[in-house]
Amino acid sequence: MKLYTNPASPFARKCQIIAKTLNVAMEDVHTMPLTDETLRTVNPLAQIPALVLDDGNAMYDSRVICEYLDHVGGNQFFPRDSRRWPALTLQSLADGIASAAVAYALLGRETPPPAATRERHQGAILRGLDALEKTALSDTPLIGEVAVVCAIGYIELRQPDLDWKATRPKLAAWYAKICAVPAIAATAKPKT
Ligand SMILES: N[C@@H](CCC(=O)N[C@@H](CS)C(=O)NCC(=O)O)C(=O)O
Repeated sequence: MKLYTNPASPFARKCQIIAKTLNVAMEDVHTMPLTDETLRTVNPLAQIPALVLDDGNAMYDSRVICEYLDHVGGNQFFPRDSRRWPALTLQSLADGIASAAVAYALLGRETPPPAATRERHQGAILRGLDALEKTALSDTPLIGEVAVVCAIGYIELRQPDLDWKATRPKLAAWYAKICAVPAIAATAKPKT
């Protein structure tokens, strides 16, 4: 299997954490989604992550790929019992924060940056982090916690000056601890 990916992508990192944890063999194909013509033949939306199976069939987006990898690897991250809906809702919250953070970063490269739209995305990020502060997060990650780690990791990468920790001490303490989980540490992008 091949995963079209980029080291900065919070969505691709979700897939990598699950594959690494469950020892699912997957080759990374590093790409720049905005310019890669091949990616467009794999995923018409031209987004990463996209997974190409050994039979040539493709799968996207991160939610589908993560659940597929979990299925192949023996089912650990997507519970079938009553924990399922809170886990999927937490994934939606975290993915929404990551989407807003990606949009915020991309809009910052425009000249002039569209201030009102960026502010709307930043509002979603901050409110999302506030909601996470009030959420019980487990030290044994399910898909929701995996997505939260990836969203916060991306914010740390792209907005290193955002002091989100001071007013969210529970979330900050949880994040510091969860970053030591081997598959999470192994997929962290070093700050450059
Ligand atoms: N909902 C998608 C979001 C994927 C996404 O936004 N990927 C970004 C990179 S982090 C991308 O490929 N952007 C290029 C584009 O949208 O043209 C998922 O969960 O996989």
